[in-house]
Amino acid sequence: MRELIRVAPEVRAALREGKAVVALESTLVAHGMPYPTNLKTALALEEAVREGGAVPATVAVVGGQVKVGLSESDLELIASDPDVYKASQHDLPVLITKRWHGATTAAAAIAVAGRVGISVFATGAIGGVHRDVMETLDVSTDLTEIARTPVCVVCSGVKTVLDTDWTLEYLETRGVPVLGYQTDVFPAFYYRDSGCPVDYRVESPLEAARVMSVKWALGFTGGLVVANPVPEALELDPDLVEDAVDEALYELEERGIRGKAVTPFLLQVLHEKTEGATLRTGVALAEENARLAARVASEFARLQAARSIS
Ligand code: PSU
Ligand code: MN
Repeated sequence: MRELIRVAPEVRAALREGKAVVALESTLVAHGMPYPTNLKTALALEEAVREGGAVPATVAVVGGQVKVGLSESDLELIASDPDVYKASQHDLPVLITKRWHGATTAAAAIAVAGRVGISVFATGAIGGVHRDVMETLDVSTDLTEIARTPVCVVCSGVKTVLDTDWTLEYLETRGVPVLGYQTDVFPAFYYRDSGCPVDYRVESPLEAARVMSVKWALGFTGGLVVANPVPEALELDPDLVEDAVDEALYELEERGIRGKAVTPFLLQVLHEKTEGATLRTGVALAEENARLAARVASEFARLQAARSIS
Protein backbone atom coordinates (compact mmCIF):
# COMPACT_ATOMS: atom_id res chain seq x y z
CA MET A 1 0.00 0.00 0.00
CA ARG A 2 1.25 3.48 -0.76
CA GLU A 3 2.41 5.66 2.10
CA LEU A 4 -0.52 7.84 3.22
CA ILE A 5 1.67 10.34 5.01
CA ARG A 6 5.15 11.10 3.73
CA VAL A 7 7.46 12.85 6.18
CA ALA A 8 10.38 14.68 4.53
CA PRO A 9 13.83 13.30 5.46
CA GLU A 10 14.89 16.44 7.34
CA VAL A 11 11.71 16.41 9.44
CA ARG A 12 11.95 12.66 10.05
CA ALA A 13 15.55 12.99 11.23
CA ALA A 14 14.67 15.87 13.56
CA LEU A 15 11.79 13.92 15.10
CA ARG A 16 13.94 10.83 15.56
CA GLU A 17 16.63 12.87 17.28
CA GLY A 18 14.14 14.68 19.51
CA LYS A 19 14.83 18.04 17.89
CA ALA A 20 12.34 20.89 17.66
CA VAL A 21 9.89 20.79 14.73
CA VAL A 22 7.05 23.22 13.93
CA ALA A 23 4.14 22.26 11.67
CA LEU A 24 2.67 24.91 9.35
CA GLU A 25 -0.63 24.93 7.45
CA SER A 26 -0.94 25.65 3.73
CA THR A 27 -4.51 26.95 3.26
CA LEU A 28 -3.30 30.39 4.16
CA VAL A 29 -0.91 30.07 1.21
CA ALA A 30 -3.27 28.56 -1.36
CA HIS A 31 -6.52 30.31 -0.44
CA GLY A 32 -5.44 33.35 1.51
CA MET A 33 -3.39 35.46 -0.86
CA PRO A 34 -2.42 35.94 -4.52
CA TYR A 35 0.53 34.29 -6.28
CA PRO A 36 3.50 34.93 -5.94
CA THR A 37 3.07 36.80 -2.62
CA ASN A 38 1.76 33.54 -1.16
CA LEU A 39 4.82 31.54 -2.23
CA LYS A 40 7.11 34.18 -0.74
CA THR A 41 5.07 34.05 2.46
CA ALA A 42 5.27 30.25 2.67
CA LEU A 43 9.06 30.44 2.36
CA ALA A 44 9.25 33.31 4.87
CA LEU A 45 7.27 31.29 7.42
CA GLU A 46 9.65 28.35 7.04
CA GLU A 47 12.59 30.73 7.40
CA ALA A 48 11.10 32.22 10.58
CA VAL A 49 10.83 28.72 12.07
CA ARG A 50 14.50 28.12 11.27
CA GLU A 51 15.47 31.46 12.82
CA GLY A 52 13.66 30.37 15.98
CA GLY A 53 15.76 27.19 16.06
CA ALA A 54 13.38 24.52 14.75
CA VAL A 55 12.76 22.55 11.57
CA PRO A 56 9.69 23.69 9.57
CA ALA A 57 7.16 21.11 8.40
CA THR A 58 4.59 22.63 6.06
CA VAL A 59 1.72 20.20 5.52
CA ALA A 60 -0.16 19.70 2.22
CA VAL A 61 -1.69 16.97 0.08
CA VAL A 62 0.19 16.48 -3.19
CA GLY A 63 -1.38 14.09 -5.70
CA GLY A 64 -3.24 12.27 -2.96
CA GLN A 65 -0.33 11.92 -0.59
CA VAL A 66 -0.11 13.89 2.65
CA LYS A 67 3.31 15.51 2.81
CA VAL A 68 4.90 16.80 5.99
CA GLY A 69 7.72 19.06 4.86
CA LEU A 70 7.40 20.31 1.28
CA SER A 71 9.95 20.69 -1.48
CA GLU A 72 10.12 23.98 -3.38
CA SER A 73 8.24 22.42 -6.26
CA ASP A 74 5.48 21.19 -3.91
CA LEU A 75 5.22 24.70 -2.47
CA GLU A 76 5.11 26.18 -5.97
CA LEU A 77 2.27 23.82 -6.89
CA ILE A 78 0.25 24.55 -3.74
CA ALA A 79 0.76 28.30 -4.22
CA SER A 80 -0.14 28.42 -7.91
CA ASP A 81 -2.42 25.53 -8.98
CA PRO A 82 -6.06 26.72 -9.06
CA ASP A 83 -7.33 23.19 -8.43
CA VAL A 84 -5.83 22.88 -4.97
CA TYR A 85 -8.65 21.94 -2.62
CA LYS A 86 -9.14 23.56 0.80
CA ALA A 87 -8.58 20.52 2.98
CA SER A 88 -9.80 20.37 6.53
CA GLN A 89 -9.30 17.28 8.69
CA HIS A 90 -12.41 15.52 7.39
CA ASP A 91 -11.39 16.07 3.74
CA LEU A 92 -8.09 14.21 4.00
CA PRO A 93 -9.41 10.65 3.48
CA VAL A 94 -11.32 11.74 0.36
CA LEU A 95 -8.42 13.70 -1.14
CA ILE A 96 -6.09 10.76 -0.61
CA THR A 97 -8.58 8.39 -2.22
CA LYS A 98 -9.11 10.65 -5.22
CA ARG A 99 -5.41 11.55 -5.50
CA TRP A 100 -6.14 15.26 -5.48
CA HIS A 101 -4.05 18.19 -4.32
CA GLY A 102 -5.03 19.90 -1.07
CA ALA A 103 -3.91 22.82 1.04
CA THR A 104 -4.35 21.99 4.69
CA THR A 105 -6.29 24.19 7.12
CA ALA A 106 -5.13 24.51 10.71
CA ALA A 107 -7.39 21.54 11.58
CA ALA A 108 -5.87 19.25 8.94
CA ALA A 109 -2.27 20.30 9.65
CA ILE A 110 -2.78 19.80 13.40
CA ALA A 111 -4.36 16.37 12.82
CA VAL A 112 -1.40 15.30 10.70
CA ALA A 113 1.15 16.83 13.10
CA GLY A 114 -0.38 14.79 15.91
CA ARG A 115 -0.12 11.56 13.87
CA VAL A 116 3.57 12.02 13.13
CA GLY A 117 4.61 13.29 16.56
CA ILE A 118 5.03 17.05 15.95
CA SER A 119 4.04 18.94 19.11
CA VAL A 120 3.91 22.57 17.98
CA PHE A 121 1.99 24.27 15.16
CA ALA A 122 1.91 27.92 14.07
CA THR A 123 -0.47 30.01 11.98
CA GLY A 124 -1.77 33.59 11.77
CA ALA A 125 -5.12 33.07 13.44
CA ILE A 126 -7.30 30.01 13.85
CA GLY A 127 -10.88 29.39 12.80
CA GLY A 128 -13.63 29.38 15.42
CA VAL A 129 -17.26 30.11 16.12
CA HIS A 130 -18.85 32.29 13.43
CA ARG A 131 -20.92 35.33 14.43
CA ASP A 132 -24.00 33.89 12.70
CA VAL A 133 -23.62 30.52 14.45
CA MET A 134 -27.26 30.58 15.64
CA GLU A 135 -28.48 30.49 12.03
CA THR A 136 -25.69 28.48 10.43
CA LEU A 137 -24.19 26.28 13.19
CA ASP A 138 -20.84 27.24 11.64
CA VAL A 139 -18.00 26.26 13.99
CA SER A 140 -14.59 25.59 12.49
CA THR A 141 -13.13 22.09 12.74
CA ASP A 142 -9.97 23.89 13.90
CA LEU A 143 -11.51 23.97 17.39
CA THR A 144 -12.55 20.32 17.58
CA GLU A 145 -9.16 19.24 16.25
CA ILE A 146 -7.23 21.31 18.83
CA ALA A 147 -9.44 19.74 21.50
CA ARG A 148 -8.53 16.19 20.51
CA THR A 149 -4.94 16.32 19.24
CA PRO A 150 -1.94 16.93 21.52
CA VAL A 151 -0.44 19.89 19.68
CA CYS A 152 0.35 23.38 20.98
CA VAL A 153 -1.11 26.00 18.61
CA VAL A 154 0.64 29.37 18.41
CA CYS A 155 -1.56 32.05 16.82
CA SER A 156 -2.64 35.68 17.18
CA GLY A 157 -6.12 34.74 18.29
CA VAL A 158 -9.06 33.80 16.10
CA LYS A 159 -9.92 35.33 12.76
CA THR A 160 -11.45 38.77 13.28
CA VAL A 161 -14.57 37.85 11.32
CA LEU A 162 -15.57 35.41 14.10
CA ASP A 163 -17.13 35.71 17.54
CA THR A 164 -14.20 35.71 19.95
CA ASP A 165 -16.26 35.32 23.15
CA TRP A 166 -18.05 32.23 21.90
CA THR A 167 -14.86 30.73 20.52
CA LEU A 168 -13.19 31.05 23.92
CA GLU A 169 -16.27 29.52 25.59
CA TYR A 170 -16.09 26.60 23.19
CA LEU A 171 -12.39 26.03 23.86
CA GLU A 172 -13.07 26.10 27.59
CA THR A 173 -15.89 23.59 27.23
CA ARG A 174 -13.63 21.28 25.27
CA GLY A 175 -10.85 21.54 27.86
CA VAL A 176 -8.29 23.51 25.88
CA PRO A 177 -6.04 25.79 27.99
CA VAL A 178 -5.63 29.22 26.39
CA LEU A 179 -2.42 31.00 27.38
CA GLY A 180 -1.78 34.65 26.63
CA TYR A 181 1.84 35.16 25.63
CA GLN A 182 3.00 38.14 27.70
CA THR A 183 -0.58 39.43 27.65
CA ASP A 184 -3.70 39.36 29.84
CA VAL A 185 -6.11 39.83 26.95
CA PHE A 186 -6.87 37.54 24.04
CA PRO A 187 -5.60 39.14 20.82
CA ALA A 188 -7.88 39.93 17.87
CA PHE A 189 -5.68 38.83 14.92
CA TYR A 190 -4.89 42.23 13.30
CA TYR A 191 -5.03 44.14 16.60
CA ARG A 192 -3.93 43.34 20.11
CA ASP A 193 -7.02 43.49 22.28
CA SER A 194 -10.22 41.57 21.53
CA GLY A 195 -11.78 42.79 24.78
CA CYS A 196 -11.83 39.21 26.11
CA PRO A 197 -9.50 38.38 29.00
CA VAL A 198 -7.38 35.21 28.95
CA ASP A 199 -7.42 33.00 32.03
CA TYR A 200 -3.66 32.61 32.09
CA ARG A 201 -0.63 34.49 30.93
CA VAL A 202 2.80 32.95 30.30
CA GLU A 203 5.94 35.01 30.23
CA SER A 204 8.32 32.84 28.19
CA PRO A 205 8.53 30.02 25.66
CA LEU A 206 9.81 27.84 28.52
CA GLU A 207 6.72 28.48 30.63
CA ALA A 208 4.46 27.56 27.70
CA ALA A 209 6.52 24.40 27.10
CA ARG A 210 6.18 23.47 30.77
CA VAL A 211 2.38 23.72 30.63
CA MET A 212 2.32 21.49 27.51
CA SER A 213 4.61 19.02 29.09
CA VAL A 214 2.55 18.85 32.31
CA LYS A 215 -0.76 18.53 30.44
CA TRP A 216 0.47 15.48 28.56
CA ALA A 217 2.36 14.03 31.53
CA LEU A 218 -1.01 13.99 33.30
CA GLY A 219 -2.28 11.80 30.47
CA PHE A 220 -4.78 14.43 29.28
CA THR A 221 -5.63 14.42 25.58
CA GLY A 222 -5.82 17.42 23.29
CA GLY A 223 -3.85 20.57 22.72
CA LEU A 224 -3.31 24.07 23.95
CA VAL A 225 -3.46 27.55 22.48
CA VAL A 226 -0.67 30.09 22.94
CA ALA A 227 -2.08 33.47 21.92
CA ASN A 228 0.61 35.84 20.71
CA PRO A 229 -0.55 39.40 20.01
CA VAL A 230 0.60 41.17 16.84
CA PRO A 231 3.54 43.51 17.67
CA GLU A 232 2.33 47.03 18.51
CA ALA A 233 4.17 48.56 15.55
CA LEU A 234 2.20 46.37 13.14
CA GLU A 235 -1.27 46.44 14.66
CA LEU A 236 -4.16 47.89 12.69
CA ASP A 237 -6.77 50.34 13.93
CA PRO A 238 -9.63 48.23 15.41
CA ASP A 239 -12.27 50.58 13.93
CA LEU A 240 -10.81 50.20 10.45
CA VAL A 241 -10.84 46.40 10.78
CA GLU A 242 -14.33 46.21 12.32
CA ASP A 243 -15.82 48.44 9.59
CA ALA A 244 -14.31 46.16 6.98
CA VAL A 245 -15.61 43.08 8.82
CA ASP A 246 -19.16 44.52 8.84
CA GLU A 247 -18.96 45.09 5.10
CA ALA A 248 -17.52 41.62 4.50
CA LEU A 249 -20.27 39.96 6.55
CA TYR A 250 -22.89 41.94 4.65
CA GLU A 251 -21.47 40.79 1.29
CA LEU A 252 -21.31 37.22 2.54
CA GLU A 253 -25.01 37.30 3.35
CA GLU A 254 -25.88 39.02 0.06
CA ARG A 255 -24.10 36.36 -1.95
CA GLY A 256 -25.33 33.47 0.18
CA ILE A 257 -21.87 31.96 0.53
CA ARG A 258 -21.72 28.94 2.83
CA GLY A 259 -19.42 26.17 4.01
CA LYS A 260 -15.70 26.09 3.38
CA ALA A 261 -15.83 29.13 1.08
CA VAL A 262 -16.85 31.43 3.97
CA THR A 263 -13.49 32.09 5.63
CA PRO A 264 -11.43 32.61 2.42
CA PHE A 265 -14.18 34.92 1.09
CA LEU A 266 -14.32 37.05 4.24
CA LEU A 267 -10.52 37.40 4.42
CA GLN A 268 -10.38 38.32 0.74
CA VAL A 269 -12.96 41.08 1.24
CA LEU A 270 -11.01 42.39 4.25
CA HIS A 271 -7.85 42.57 2.14
CA GLU A 272 -9.73 44.57 -0.50
CA LYS A 273 -11.54 46.91 1.89
CA THR A 274 -8.35 47.73 3.81
CA GLU A 275 -6.27 48.14 0.64
CA GLY A 276 -4.00 45.28 1.59
CA ALA A 277 -3.40 46.32 5.20
CA THR A 278 -4.89 43.10 6.64
CA LEU A 279 -2.85 41.06 4.18
CA ARG A 280 0.44 42.76 5.12
CA THR A 281 -0.24 42.56 8.85
CA GLY A 282 -1.47 38.97 8.52
CA VAL A 283 1.76 37.89 6.87
CA ALA A 284 3.95 39.73 9.38
CA LEU A 285 2.19 38.33 12.43
CA ALA A 286 2.23 34.79 11.04
CA GLU A 287 6.02 35.11 10.80
CA GLU A 288 6.16 36.28 14.43
CA ASN A 289 4.07 33.28 15.43
CA ALA A 290 6.30 30.88 13.50
CA ARG A 291 9.34 32.29 15.31
CA LEU A 292 7.70 32.03 18.73
CA ALA A 293 6.45 28.50 17.96
CA ALA A 294 10.02 27.47 17.14
CA ARG A 295 11.20 28.79 20.51
CA VAL A 296 8.40 26.94 22.32
CA ALA A 297 9.24 23.77 20.38
CA SER A 298 12.92 24.12 21.31
CA GLU A 299 12.13 24.46 25.01
CA PHE A 300 9.71 21.55 24.81
CA ALA A 301 12.34 19.39 23.10
CA ARG A 302 14.79 20.23 25.90
CA LEU A 303 12.25 19.31 28.59
CA GLN A 304 11.51 16.00 26.84
CA ALA A 305 15.21 15.19 26.59
CA ALA A 306 15.68 15.94 30.29
CA ARG A 307 12.73 13.68 31.18
CA SER A 308 14.10 10.79 29.15
CA ILE A 309 17.47 11.02 30.92
CA SER A 310 16.15 11.34 34.48
N1 PSU B 1 -5.99 31.99 6.08
C1 PSU B 1 -6.53 32.46 4.95
N2 PSU B 1 -7.60 31.81 4.42
C2 PSU B 1 -8.14 30.72 5.01
C3 PSU B 1 -7.54 30.25 6.21
C4 PSU B 1 -6.48 30.92 6.67
O1 PSU B 1 -6.05 33.48 4.46
O2 PSU B 1 -9.09 30.16 4.53
C5 PSU B 1 -8.04 29.02 6.84
C6 PSU B 1 -7.13 28.48 7.95
O3 PSU B 1 -6.42 27.45 7.33
C7 PSU B 1 -8.10 27.97 8.98
C8 PSU B 1 -9.35 27.85 8.14
O4 PSU B 1 -7.66 26.78 9.53
O5 PSU B 1 -9.30 28.98 7.32
C9 PSU B 1 -10.63 27.79 8.88
O6 PSU B 1 -11.62 27.55 7.93
P1 PSU B 1 -13.08 27.10 8.37
O7 PSU B 1 -13.61 28.31 9.09
O8 PSU B 1 -13.79 26.78 7.09
O9 PSU B 1 -12.89 25.91 9.26
MN1 MN C 1 -17.07 26.60 8.65
